[in-house]
Amino acid sequence: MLKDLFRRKKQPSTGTAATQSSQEIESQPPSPLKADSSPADTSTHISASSESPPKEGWFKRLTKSLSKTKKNLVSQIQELLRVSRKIDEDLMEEIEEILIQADVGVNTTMLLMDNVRETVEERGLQDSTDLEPVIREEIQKVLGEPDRPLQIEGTDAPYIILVLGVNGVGKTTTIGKLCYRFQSEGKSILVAAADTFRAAAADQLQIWCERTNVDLIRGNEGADPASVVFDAVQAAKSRQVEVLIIDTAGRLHTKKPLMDELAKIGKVISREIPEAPHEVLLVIDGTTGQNAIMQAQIFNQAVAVTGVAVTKLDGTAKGGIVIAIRQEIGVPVKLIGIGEQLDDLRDFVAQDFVAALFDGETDDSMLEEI
Ligand SMILES: Nc1nc2c(ncn2[C@@H]2O[C@H](COP(=O)(O)OP(=O)(O)OP(=O)(O)O)[C@@H](O)[C@H]2O)c(=O)[nH]1
Ligand SMILES: [Mg+2]
Repeated sequence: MLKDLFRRKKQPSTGTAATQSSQEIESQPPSPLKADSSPADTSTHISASSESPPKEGWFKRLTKSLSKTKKNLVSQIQELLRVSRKIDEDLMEEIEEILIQADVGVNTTMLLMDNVRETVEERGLQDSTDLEPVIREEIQKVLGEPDRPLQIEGTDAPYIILVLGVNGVGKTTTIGKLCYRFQSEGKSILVAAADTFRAAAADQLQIWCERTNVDLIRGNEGADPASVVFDAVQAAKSRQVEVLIIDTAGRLHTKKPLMDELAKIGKVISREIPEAPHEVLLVIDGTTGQNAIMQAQIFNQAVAVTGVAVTKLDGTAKGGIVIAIRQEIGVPVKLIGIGEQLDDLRDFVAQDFVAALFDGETDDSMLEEI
């Protein structure tokens, strides 16, 4: 009966992705990752890296993606501090205003600025032109480093990643990018479509799985998502895959039954593998700013979130949210998405993020492109 819920994609004659050796996966030509131009694809707007023009370095791309946030946040602070003036409360309040309107959030801004005030006093700083490195240091401290970066080594297989987030934040796209990443690391992967609410959700996921040549477990439309997850965990165990990634419905976080459903999924997983899910990844749309904090708090009540992926940082001026997340939700940002290509997802490295904001060059042509 449960078997009826399995609707695996047709396997290539070379065998399943789940059972391929790492060499086979590594030696695959990039062609399966190519964006094909079938009409069904338009929903994901992906262009594979193999089709893209030669890539700029990651840091340059990060800088470019953060241009609007830099302009809205750091450039304004730099402008304010550039002309020499006395460091006083008026100046501190002006900085606070910039931080708050750039979506750093009130609580995080207050904490950050209290630390800045302390450092100013300790170092006996007097002039505004000395303040920028202090603000930079304090932002860096608030961001910290991930407690437990997304590393699957050292866990008994399968390593389970449960992906949550409201509609349209980029869950499915992030899963596609994760498949690409794990596959290029030679890992065996299985994906589960626990969004049974609408058939199109599983179809979109299937497109990504076909591109990355990864198996998908899906249920019929309207099936109990927890039962799809149960089947997927069983399949992951019996096939001995290293990573199982579970996509969930873009549920409205205000609807309690949907949150209950999510909690049930969490329970089903940990009943099968007590230490799982190893990662509960909340996907946040970087363009939504402070709203994302409220969403995160509600999701956290259903299943304890362990990491955040902030997507769409390219083209938003609200990237200040990244600074607030750890402080406001108590969970580190682990991944950032800066575009729609397969390799536009990276581990979040606080130092790079801060360097891109403070050191990165901004020119207006970059801003127009975004
Ligand atoms: N520019 C940009 N677009 C992104 C990024 N991540 C996702 N998107 C786009 O955001 C849109 C929604 O992405 P999905 O992955 O379908 O979002 P979802 O959370 O799965 O949506 P639902 O399943 O409807 O809840 C798509 O058009 C993606 O191409 C990113 O990092 N940058
Ligand atoms: Mg989706």
